[in-house]
Amino acid sequence: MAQDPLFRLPEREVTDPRLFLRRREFIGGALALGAAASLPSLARAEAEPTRTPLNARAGAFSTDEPSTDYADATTYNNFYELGTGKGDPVRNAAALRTKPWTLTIEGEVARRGRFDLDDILKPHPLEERIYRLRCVEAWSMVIPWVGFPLGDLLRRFEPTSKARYVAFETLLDPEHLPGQRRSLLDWPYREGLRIDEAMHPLTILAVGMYASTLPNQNGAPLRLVVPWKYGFKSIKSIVRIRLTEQRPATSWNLSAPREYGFYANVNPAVDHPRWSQKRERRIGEFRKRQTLPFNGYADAVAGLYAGLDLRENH
Ligand SMILES: Nc1nc2c(c(=O)[nH]1)N[C@H]1C(S)=C(S)[C@@H](COP(=O)(O)O)O[C@H]1N2
Ligand SMILES: [Mo]
Repeated sequence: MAQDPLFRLPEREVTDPRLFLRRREFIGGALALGAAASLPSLARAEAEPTRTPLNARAGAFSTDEPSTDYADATTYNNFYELGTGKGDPVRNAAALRTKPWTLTIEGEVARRGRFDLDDILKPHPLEERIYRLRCVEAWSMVIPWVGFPLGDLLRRFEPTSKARYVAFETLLDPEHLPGQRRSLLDWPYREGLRIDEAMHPLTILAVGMYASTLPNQNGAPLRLVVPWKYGFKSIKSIVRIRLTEQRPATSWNLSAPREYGFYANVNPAVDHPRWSQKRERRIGEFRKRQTLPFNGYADAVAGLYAGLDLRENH
């Protein structure tokens, strides 16, 4: 069987609610006892100092579903650079250094260069967008993101007529990032979008969540959020954006092409080769929910894929 580091014990993670229950009891118990040495609370304390309040106006497209608890959204993560366990990213969060941070914008744009992140962000007013995030592992969350449309940023750098795709890369820093000292993926983590997906008003770059800066484990200081695609498309801690004529390689597609395609649209009609995508467990709930086509954003985005076979282009 092909080795697939993202999904160790996927069936159990996906189907066994007791795993989740135990964790909730553990966190609850630890807080009740004030046990400072317990893993999640210690990790949270370490992550706290990096959290700065952000002002943002209410943006478009927000769901009115209740947001996931902050504690869950920041302690149950996928960020392989910081470890493969869901609790590893918060524990190893301090390994990611986010200041200073530079973003390289290159390829098919009139204005290329390497920029300080603060300068890149300055012209963009922040919005809060409450979006669903659904992982291919069949869990989901509702997150109040703080960010701005990716398209607004790309337009400032003037894409050329050859710009058909947008490629993204995460920081490569094996000296500090423990996951990058193992060949879990072909580092750096890479993702890509078609230019029309990147320019779509639902697609945002997030610099924060829950009205404050992003915790490191959630992809500080800058991450992509594409709410109608599986979570793995939402690449964290971005250092490079390249506009390209050719479709870029993406990390999960390179690692397991049969399981992860380029598009990765949330699609309950197409099962992952090893498990169903029909339902999902919303973190904080027990009864499973039906997964919606395009994660509930079909009205806004289904038109992007008219004429495309979504089974073949999964
Ligand atoms: N650089 C990087 N980005 C990443 C990942 C990763 O391992 N490395 N994991 C992805 C996956 S599989 C998911 S589900 C989401 C999880 O986001 P969250 O931890 O903020 O919920 O981040 C995505 N972005
Ligand atoms: Mo994921």
